[in-house]
Amino acid sequence: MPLPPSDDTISAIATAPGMGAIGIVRLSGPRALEVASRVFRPASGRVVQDIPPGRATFGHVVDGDTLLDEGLLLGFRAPKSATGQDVAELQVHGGTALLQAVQAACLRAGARAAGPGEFTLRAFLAGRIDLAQAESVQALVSARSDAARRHATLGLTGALSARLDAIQRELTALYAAVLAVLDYPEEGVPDAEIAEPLERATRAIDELLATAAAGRAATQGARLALVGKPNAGKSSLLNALLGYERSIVSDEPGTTRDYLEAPLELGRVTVTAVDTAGLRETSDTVEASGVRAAERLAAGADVVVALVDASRPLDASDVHLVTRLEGPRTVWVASKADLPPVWPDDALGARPLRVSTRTGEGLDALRATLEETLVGDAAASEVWVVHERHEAALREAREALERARFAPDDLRGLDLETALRALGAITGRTEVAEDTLAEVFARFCVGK
Ligand SMILES: Nc1nc2c(ncn2[C@@H]2O[C@H](COP(=O)(O)OP(=O)(O)OP(=O)(O)O)[C@@H](O)[C@H]2O)c(=O)[nH]1
Ligand SMILES: [Mg+2]
Repeated sequence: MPLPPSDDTISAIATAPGMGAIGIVRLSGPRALEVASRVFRPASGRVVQDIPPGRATFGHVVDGDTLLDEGLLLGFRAPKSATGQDVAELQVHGGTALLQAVQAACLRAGARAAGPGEFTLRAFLAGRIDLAQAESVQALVSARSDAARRHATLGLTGALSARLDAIQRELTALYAAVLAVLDYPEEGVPDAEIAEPLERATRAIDELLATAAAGRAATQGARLALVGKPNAGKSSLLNALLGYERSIVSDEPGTTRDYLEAPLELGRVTVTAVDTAGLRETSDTVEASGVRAAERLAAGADVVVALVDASRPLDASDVHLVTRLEGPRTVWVASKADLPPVWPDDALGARPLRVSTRTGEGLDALRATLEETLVGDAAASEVWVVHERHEAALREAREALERARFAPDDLRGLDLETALRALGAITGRTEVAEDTLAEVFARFCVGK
C-alpha cells in the first residue's frame, strides 16, 4: 500500500467523538496557517500568520461569513512542531456537529482530510520520532490498562530505541571489521575481536527477547485460570482478587458450572482471570463438560492458580490435581487458611501459599507471586518488548547473529547485514546500510 503524500496540508478532528468540554481540529502542512487564517479571525484583529508560534490567540471560528464558535488558535512553524511542518490547532467547544462543521470549513479552505495516523506518519518522516516511538503513540492512545499505558509511555521516550542503538553500534563496528578482513586478509582479525562483540550483541538481544512474554501480558493481557476441586474456594478467591463479587459463591459443590472471565490488574501486567468449574470426575454431563473445559483452560493459561482446600483432608483427587498441574506456571494455594489446617504445608510437595478470603491472609503474597510468575526474567529490564513486530525483528536478528557466529569470513558480513537490517526495521531507520558504509569508509581512512 503506498503511503499518502506528506507535502500537502491535512486536517482532522483530533479529539474523541462525542460531547466534551473542548474539541480540537488540527492542521499540518505548508498551508496550515493559511487555511487557519481563512477559518479563524483573531479578536485582536491581527493577521494569523503574524501570531508568534506556540502562542494561543482568542477569536472567532468561521465558515465563510458564518460564525461557528469562539475559540483559540495555536500555531507552530516548521520545523519546530510535532510533525515538523507548519501546524495549526483550532480549539473549540467539544460538540460533534460543531467539530464536523469546523473540519468541513478547513476542507473548504483548502485542506485535505487526513487519513488514519497521518500526523504521526509525518512526525516519523520528518525524523521527529522513530518508528518504534510512532507505534508507542498508537499504543498509548489505545491502552486499556495501566500496565499497557506505562509501557507505551516508556516506548514514547525512545527507551527501546536507545537499547537498539547500542546493539546496532556494536554490530556496525563488527561489520566494518569483518569487511576489513576481506580486503586485507593477510592481516586478519583476531577471533576474539569478532566473537566477543557478537556475543555481547546476542546477549543484549536475548535480554530484550526475554521480556516479550511479559510484554504480551502487560499489553494484551495474559490468561489466569483458577482451578481446583468443587468447593475449594475458586470463585471466592476470584472475587477477593477483583475486589467485587463477580462470581457466585455457595457451599454447594459444583456452583460454578460454566466458566467466566474478568480483567484483573496485577501490578505491571494485566490478566484475564478465568473461574472454572471444579475439577472432578462426574456423571452429571453439564458439569463433566465444565471439568473438561477447566482442564483445557489450565493448559492454555499463562498462569494457573491451583487451589487445595486446607480445611479438608487430602484425597486421591488432590494428588491427581497436583501431578496434572505441577509446573513453573502453576501457583499452589492452600485455601480457607482461616480454618484449622488438617494437612501440613509440605504434603503437596510444592509449598502452597496459605490464603483466606475471609481474613485476607495471603492475598497480597498471592498477587505478588502471580505478577512475578508472569513477569519472570523481564523484571530485570525496564524496557519490555510489547509489539509483535519488534519481537519478530529481534528473533530475525538473533538468528542472523547465530549464523554469523559459525559462518566463514566471506559470508559473515551478509549475516551481519541481515541482523542490522532487522534491527533497523524496528526503529524504521532504513538508511542503516548507509551508516554502515560510512563507518567502513572511515575505518579505511584511519587504518591504511
Ligand atoms: N472459611 C472459609 N471459607 C471459604 C473461604 N473461601 C471460600 N469459602 C467457602 O467455601 C465455599 C465454596 O466457595 P466457592 O468460592 O463457591 O468455591 P468454588 O471452588 O468456586 O466451588 P465450585 O464453583 O462449586 O467449584 C463457600 O461456602 C465459601 O464461603 C475461606 O477463605 N475461608
Ligand atoms: Mg465456583
